[in-house]
Amino acid sequence: MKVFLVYVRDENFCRLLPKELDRSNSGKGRIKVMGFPPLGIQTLAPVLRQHGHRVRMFDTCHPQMQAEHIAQAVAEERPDVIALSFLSTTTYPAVKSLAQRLKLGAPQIPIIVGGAFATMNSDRILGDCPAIDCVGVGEGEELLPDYLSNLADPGSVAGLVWRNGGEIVENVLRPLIGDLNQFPYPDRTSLPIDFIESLPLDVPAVLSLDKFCTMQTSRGCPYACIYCDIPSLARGKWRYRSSEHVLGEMQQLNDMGYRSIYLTDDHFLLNRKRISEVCRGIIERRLQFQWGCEGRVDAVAVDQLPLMKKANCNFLAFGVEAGTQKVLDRLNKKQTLKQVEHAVSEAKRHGIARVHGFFVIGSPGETEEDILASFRFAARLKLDTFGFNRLCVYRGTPLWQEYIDRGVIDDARDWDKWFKCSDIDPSVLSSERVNRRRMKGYALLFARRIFGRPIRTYKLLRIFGRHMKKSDILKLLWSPFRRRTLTRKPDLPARMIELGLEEPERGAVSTM
Ligand code: B12
Ligand code: SF4
Repeated sequence: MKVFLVYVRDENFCRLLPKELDRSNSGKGRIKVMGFPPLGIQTLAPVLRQHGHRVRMFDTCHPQMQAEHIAQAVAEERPDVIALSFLSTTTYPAVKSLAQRLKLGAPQIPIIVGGAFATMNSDRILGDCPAIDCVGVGEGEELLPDYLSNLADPGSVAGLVWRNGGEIVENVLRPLIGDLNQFPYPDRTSLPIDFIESLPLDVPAVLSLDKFCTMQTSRGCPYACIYCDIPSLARGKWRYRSSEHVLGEMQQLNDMGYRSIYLTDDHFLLNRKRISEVCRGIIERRLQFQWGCEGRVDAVAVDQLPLMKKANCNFLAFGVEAGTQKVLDRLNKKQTLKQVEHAVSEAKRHGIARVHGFFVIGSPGETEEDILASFRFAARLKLDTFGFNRLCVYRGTPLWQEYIDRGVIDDARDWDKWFKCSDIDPSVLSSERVNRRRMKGYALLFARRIFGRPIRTYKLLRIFGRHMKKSDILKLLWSPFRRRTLTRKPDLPARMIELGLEEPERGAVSTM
């Protein structure tokens, strides 16, 4: 069968590399994009080929792979199935409009969608968008080939949610894949796109022009932070590929010339023995690339940092989240400030070049003083970079359920939205106050950085300076203090819209 695998992007998270920064030639017809590769379809394509199917991949970050081009290719090549892949709530409107357009041009060709958001919202999506015929819930490696073999009998495909006439049918859930070592390595060559290691910011923040790709060595996370939907997506389990299988892929990437790899694992640092095996393998095989990953600060594998450094790990991102134990506990983070300090200082002590801290502000019960405490904490830590985002809530997280229970969100009417907690929750400071505190916090943090650690700050700016224009670096440094002009108004729950409220009724709840 012929299958179109289409990755639909959130255009806020990718950009073409500006011409003046494009110093090497990618080759004819190839483009360079600052962003992450579409690992989901890259993973599924070779699996489908192994089952004898012909696959064509599209990624909407390519200027020649926009809706009109995909529609034209559908008209010319008449695939048997169109599979749309996307990650988050923020991309659903684009997926819906693409599906509608493709369905209009080719009503007979089934459209199936999959990915994190689709998994959490399968029945709702089918109720909402008639152009989408079915949703594949969870991992696609076994589900998609099964679906292609049973187009005439969708009822037999575990994990499929489909439409039988007017009725939405949810088949039995497909068990999680037991053996993640059985699949071929992702196809990173068929798309005519080279991805550039960069930060998803307002300006082209290029980190390196080395050949860059992502890789996934494990799936899931056993924790249950209230704002995260990984535990429900991965059903609370952490599964992993063997170190030999991972090293085989790393060897392949090394031989293909990749010199920068980002592990998109939800929690890479979970198993000390496996990390040690992978790192020793990288060292013994003399693999050339630098790599980075994300993990928790309380990971048992913090003692593997010296080995990770030796194996060319140059970037580590920790979910720090807050600088007060009160807020960490409210987020059910199950970590202490002491553990944060220990992990960050160990990472720096052992020479990891860039250690990043993810923080959230505007959490339930957080006061202005708590926000400043987070910035003060960040200033004390030896972090190289940090991000302070406002806490958001997505369907499938414990916080979403709490908001349903508290009457803030109406699941039936709000399922396809995402919210900044400060816009909807009366126990959270108003967005304006959160933003004001953030500006003040950044000023404090920057001042401490520049005057307290001038050499390290200079070295970091030099990393950016290698590939960024001076004006862009200045813009980047200035961006936290700029008043943001929002491209669109944030979503509000149906109940607030009905009552004509632009702010939650904070009256009785104090956050100071
Ligand atoms: C890497 C990553 C990013 C990268 C982008 C990657 C890219 N390609 O562009 C960056 C950092 C830019 C990013 C940004 C954001 N992300 Co993000 N991201 C991830 C992360 C950590 C890994 C994704 C990945 O590489 N997975 C590996 C591949 C192999 O898996 P996959 O794509 O899911 O594909 C598998 C299945 O889903 C399925 N499948 C996929 N497609 C299809 C299609 C069909 C038809 C079928 C049957 C099956 C199928 O089969 C594949 C193999 O099993 C996930 C967490 C996670 N575990 O999913 C969060 C995650 C997807 N991100 C999330 C969010 C919220 C965002 C942001 C909105 C954050 C923000 N506010 O700024 C943005 C929006 C990004 C966007 N829509 O483009 C949430 C989504 C929650 C939600 N309900 O929306 C997640 C789940 C994280 C979380 N903790 O909650 N993200
Ligand atoms: S935020 Fe990180 S630690 Fe918490 S549940 Fe999600 S993946 Fe696990």
